Amino acid sequence: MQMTFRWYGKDDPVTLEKIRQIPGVQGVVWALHHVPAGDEWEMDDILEVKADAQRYGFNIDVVESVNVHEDIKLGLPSRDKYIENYKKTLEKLAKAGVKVVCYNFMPVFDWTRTELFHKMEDGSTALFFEKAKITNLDPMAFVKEIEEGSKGLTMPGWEPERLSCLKTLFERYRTVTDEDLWSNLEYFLKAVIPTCERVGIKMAIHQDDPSFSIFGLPRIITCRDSLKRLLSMVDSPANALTLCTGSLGSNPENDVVSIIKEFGGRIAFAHIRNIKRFDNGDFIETSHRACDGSIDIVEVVKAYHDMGFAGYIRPDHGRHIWNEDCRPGYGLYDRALGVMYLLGIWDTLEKAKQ
Ligand code: DNO
Repeated sequence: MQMTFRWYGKDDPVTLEKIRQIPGVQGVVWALHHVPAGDEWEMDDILEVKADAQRYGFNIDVVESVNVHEDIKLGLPSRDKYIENYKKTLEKLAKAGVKVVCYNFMPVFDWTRTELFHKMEDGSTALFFEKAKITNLDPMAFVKEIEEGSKGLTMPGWEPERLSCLKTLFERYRTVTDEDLWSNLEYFLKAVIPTCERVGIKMAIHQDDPSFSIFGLPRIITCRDSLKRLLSMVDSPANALTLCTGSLGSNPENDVVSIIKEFGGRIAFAHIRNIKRFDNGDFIETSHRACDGSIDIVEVVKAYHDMGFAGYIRPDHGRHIWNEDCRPGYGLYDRALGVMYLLGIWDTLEKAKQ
């Protein structure tokens, strides 16, 4: 396995200089965050990130994410133009040495939480999801709240260009069923996977986060059966997974460890983090430690170790500790602790094997 760490680019307060001091990190997980979904990435921009990363000894093998334009998810006639752009971006990324491209197929929203800085007992704060708050919300009232600039709900995964057209998007998705979304995903994969096979890139889909439908929007990449369907839809090693323990783990019906064991060979990129689930469907993101949350992270790492996992791993969201002023979930300290915890487990297993 190769340990990696997400880096948001030159504006990230978690600089490459700092990341370099975390033991064991070999690559940065990156993206051109300024490029709107659907646009083709420029080679010069890609090479600039590569040069920056290499100066600190990091590879840029994993991109998270090349976002999929909503027209592709909606299956609109304009999708072909965006798919062509996507393919051109993949070709350029491969030229620069990229091996894995993480993406998701969630309509409208990426990862969704109801509170970004929920106070924990020890004084730290963490990302929190209150199920009732989302369930009881009328999406249109919600759109209005956003338009009026309400700060009550903050959704960190939102791209600014999506915010400006929320209402239209909700209207467009009103008639889109799960099956429509599946067939739009299939269309997209059948178009891009041959390019991936040719240039040597793995498309690694991220599970929907949380792994259940929100706001009545279709969400399809949520459980073992959906992963099975996805992988057999285009049965190629280039059609792969970003296996996210926290996203899958948000749904108590998912047995994350057995899912990892079942699909191990098709996992290109592992997001490892813990969450604590509550009986009412709420969850909070805890430290990575197994006993702090509902997911047995020791068993997760063991599953990867046992299968001789050669892909990429990154610690996922961290809490905000030691008064760090940081991007929600993406501070330095708790994620660095996460790296050390994961490597501690891995090294112990390695030693036991010898
Ligand atoms: C959140 C991330 C997601 C992820 C995308 C992948 O922290 O895990 O935003 O990057 O869903 O496309």
